[in-house]
Amino acid sequence: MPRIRVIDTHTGGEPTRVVVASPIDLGQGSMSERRDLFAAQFDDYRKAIVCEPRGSDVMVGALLLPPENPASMAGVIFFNNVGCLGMCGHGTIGVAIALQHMERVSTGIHQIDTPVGPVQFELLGGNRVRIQNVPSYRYRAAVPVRLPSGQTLHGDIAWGGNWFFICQDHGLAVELRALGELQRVTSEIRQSLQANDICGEDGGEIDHIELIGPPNSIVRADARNYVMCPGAAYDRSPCGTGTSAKVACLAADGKLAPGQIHRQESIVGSLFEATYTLADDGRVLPCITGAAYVNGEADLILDANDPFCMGISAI
Ligand code: PYC
Repeated sequence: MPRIRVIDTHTGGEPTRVVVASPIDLGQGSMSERRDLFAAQFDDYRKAIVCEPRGSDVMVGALLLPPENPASMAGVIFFNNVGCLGMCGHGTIGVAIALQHMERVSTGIHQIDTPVGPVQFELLGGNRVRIQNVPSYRYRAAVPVRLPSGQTLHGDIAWGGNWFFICQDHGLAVELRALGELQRVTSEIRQSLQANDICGEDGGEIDHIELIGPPNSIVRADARNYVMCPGAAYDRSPCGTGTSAKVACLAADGKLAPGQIHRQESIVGSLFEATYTLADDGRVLPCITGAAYVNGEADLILDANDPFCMGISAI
């Protein structure tokens, strides 16, 4: 029976299942070509790895591959319960800790290739990892969206490795006790963006919705977020690509200087620290620091007699 070797980690409560050995062969093309091949020909593997009964809607997969660039030590394709992600910040921190667990990396700066560009990570000790994400930027500010419920909200459209709609005037408590309302409003925002053809600069779908609120304690954090991911699950971590997009907006508003720390808290209370440097083209290069832990190592077994061998999925 085919087997898939995985290392499970979590970053601030958000799981990453790192695929370290599998029958998936995507050849030697660019990372975006390999991502497209994975989506076209291996979608049943995606479901087998991250969907129920082996995974859950919250699980993010990270398929380790040979690098595209000679300077990189690996390539990675991130995916979830509904498809592939461009980049994944909590996932990159999880991959770094899994690589350390496998003794494939030690201290120093390492580069990995993703479908949206190379990213770097540095092991800081004590399970902490700093990543430098792809160049990030705000595309449009204060875009109005009218929700099916009649309410009009505003948000910034920003790139942090995925497209985000970042909204602050939602009026909701960014607290676990308000999960139902947070889920409803973020789903309505997403529907409204789709219905009105509001996209990222490259026409890319805005598939991450981020609601910002005040932190529980200003001693610990600068802001708190709720991030709805493409498959409608919410990110338990502060979302690395979402924090990158938020940092790009703060920089564009003149509210965060290069090198200044922004502490982003998730809805479950986990924390990322973010800073940025400026790239030549005016975009920001976000650095995100967080901690991940290995919490499992397993062989997934693909038993052809199992009616749910390739996962349970509506799409
Ligand atoms: O940390 O970038 C992130 C992320 C994206 C989706 C879930 N987590």
